[in-house]
Amino acid sequence: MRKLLNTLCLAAFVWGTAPAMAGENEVMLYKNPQCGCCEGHAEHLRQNGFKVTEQATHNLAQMSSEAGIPEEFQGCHLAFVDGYVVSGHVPASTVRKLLTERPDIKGVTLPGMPTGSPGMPGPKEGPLEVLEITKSGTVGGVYARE
Ligand SMILES: [Cu+2]
Repeated sequence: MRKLLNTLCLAAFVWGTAPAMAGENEVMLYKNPQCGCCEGHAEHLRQNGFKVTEQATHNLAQMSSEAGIPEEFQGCHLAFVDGYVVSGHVPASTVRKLLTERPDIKGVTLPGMPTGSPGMPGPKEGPLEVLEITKSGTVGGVYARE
């Protein structure tokens, strides 16, 4: 059976016609109407193969709270990707890691707007620490360092 699965995977890879798993590449991104760096981040995700839909809202903080992200850990925009919540300027590689590993968490957040993170101007001041959001809406530790 395992051999068969491997063969199927290989075939899909070679033909390139296998549909992506539902929603895997689709990002729904909510942002404040005036936020330019949020658009920069959306663009970063697009350049890395995601299909991003942007939606302006004045209720971002409330939406983020409802999505389970504690107030002091909220990023400057909020995205939903294939069942996970992604808050702030999280690098596309971390989003991929999330979708590949599929941990049993609610999602991840990069609080604030660190300079040099994807979509943000300026020099990067050390690694970005992307935090886990647990299913009960608490911060669970560092999910990725980029
Ligand atoms: Cu921002």
